Parts: sequence; structure tokens; C-alpha cells
Amino acid sequence: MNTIPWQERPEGTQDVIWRYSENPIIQRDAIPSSNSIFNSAVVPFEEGYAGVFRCDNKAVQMNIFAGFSKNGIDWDIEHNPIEFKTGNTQMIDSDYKYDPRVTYIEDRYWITWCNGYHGPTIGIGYTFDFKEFFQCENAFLPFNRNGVLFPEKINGKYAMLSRPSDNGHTPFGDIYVSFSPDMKYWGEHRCVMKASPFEDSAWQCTKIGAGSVPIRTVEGWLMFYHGVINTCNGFRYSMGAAILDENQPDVVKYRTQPYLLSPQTHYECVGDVPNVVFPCASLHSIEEDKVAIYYGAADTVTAMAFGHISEIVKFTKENSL
Ligand code: BMA
Repeated sequence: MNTIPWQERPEGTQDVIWRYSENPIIQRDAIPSSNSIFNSAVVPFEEGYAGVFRCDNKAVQMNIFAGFSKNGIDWDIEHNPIEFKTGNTQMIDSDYKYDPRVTYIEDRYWITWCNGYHGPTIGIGYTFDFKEFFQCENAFLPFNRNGVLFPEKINGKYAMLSRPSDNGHTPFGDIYVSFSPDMKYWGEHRCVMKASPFEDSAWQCTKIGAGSVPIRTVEGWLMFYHGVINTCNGFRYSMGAAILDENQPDVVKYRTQPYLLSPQTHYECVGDVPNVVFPCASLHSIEEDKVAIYYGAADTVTAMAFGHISEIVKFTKENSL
């Protein structure tokens, strides 16, 4: 078993989530071609970890790259983007790829990302070894973003969270769940949760989107998500948590009214897009009661934060919208 990356809560803070002291863990120029490396996903793999990283190059073309790590903190990212072979359909155009998520289900690692097909939609692919990758049918019509698979079938079907959107910097957005018998045909679309009323919780009043792969807990699926407020200075992205019903994930049991993490440090507030905290992955151990969350900071670098799962669940229940 891998031990997940971890750092104890710093003295003098009661915060439920705390940042890694050596953030950011991946700098913007970690590979020669990159302008920025952020909004990326990691999973346990063999003796260590593997990941799929969003690297925008210096032409600001968005693509996804495989990477490997022994400890989950120091990453070697491939210098060339992932090249997909055909999966369950003919090859689909992809003008760009960004914001990957990775989920291990049954026998393989599934990757979802925002795929440029006449606008953004959800691309799906899989790999067994992070060397050979296969691209499948897009999940949805354009426009959609933030496709996140559950790590197990629910009631016998694959389940995916997503956020229908538009072709630009979407000024709205709610989280839906969809189901598929085969990872190709998606339906039974249900609304999970919406941006909140401004007066109730303004950090998540403009749009919300699923972040990391949901974690099974005794209370239901724990999911980290991003919430956005439109300010006079533009969008500001923070992170909250929700707990969804185990068998019926469109039922939200609890959802944080306060944010868990918001842009406050220099690397979160200053970068290509200031004031962005954007979770896309986590590593967790239920036995050790630990989670390490990976998030993009200011659309420029990749950072980590930690928390105890039981404390996050308790906080989410006690501070629910
Ligand atoms: C969203 C996506 C993310 C990005 C965020 C903040 O619409 O493009 O990739 O992190 O905006 O710019």
C-alpha cells in the first residue's frame, strides 16, 4: 500500500484544510515547452503514483501529459503530450484538451477531460499503464466541462458528474450527474446542485463544478468542488465540499456554506488568471483518515492541501448550506 503524501496541520491553525508548506509542488516551467502546469489529476499507480497533467505550452495550446512520481510530490512529467489510439469509437477531433481527471474503475484508469470538439465537451479515454492511451466517444454534446467519474458503478452503471456550460467563460453553471451502461451512451441526467443564492454563500453564487473524484465515506460520497463569484475584478474560484447520497448521487446531503480553501497565498492570487483555486484530484486513505488534495493555483502552477476526512465530513455536516 502506498502511504499518501502528508504533512501535519501547522501549529496555531484550526483550519479543516491546510496547505502544503512547500507549495507549489509543480512549477509552471517543469517541462521545457510549458507556460503553465495546473488543474491536473493523480492516482496511486504501481509502487508510487501516476498522473495526467494539464500543460499549456508557450503558444498557449492546451494539452494533457502523463507523469510519474514516487512520493506524490515530486513529479516527472513527460515532455510530449499523450497520444491517444482509438478506443470504443472512431477517432474524434480534439482541438484542445484540458482539466483532466483520472479514476480507477474495475480494471483500468479512466481519464475525463474538457475536449475541444466544436467547443468544450467531455472527452473520455482509458489506460492500463499510462504508456498507451485510448480515446473513447465524447460523453456529451458541447458545451460541457468538469466531467468527473465516480470510482465505482452506482446501481450497475457508470456515473459521471458534469457541468453544462457555454463556449466562453461561462457566467453560469450547475452540477449534473449522468449514467452509462458502457462508457459510451450517457443518459438519465439529473441535477445535483446549483450555484447558491448570493446572500446565502456568495463564493459559490456564479457557478460551481465538480473537482476531484468522489470519495466513499460512511456518510456518502465526499466530493470537493469549485465555486465561483463574479467580482468587479473578474471570477474568483474557491473550493468547498459536498456529501452526496451513496446510491442516489443527485441527492445532496450536505454542502459547505463557507469555503474550505480560497485564493489567499501569492501563488493562488498571482498568475495567468489571478485568484483561482481549482481542485481536480485527491489521494486518500480512509484507514489513516487522510486526504491530500491537488489543485491548480492561478491557472499557472499545481499545489496541494491536506485534511482529515472525518473532520471534513463533520465540518460539512455542521456548516451545511
Ligand atoms: C475555467 C476553466 C479552468 C480554469 C478556470 C479559471 O473556465 O477554463 O481551466 O482554471 O476557468 O480560469
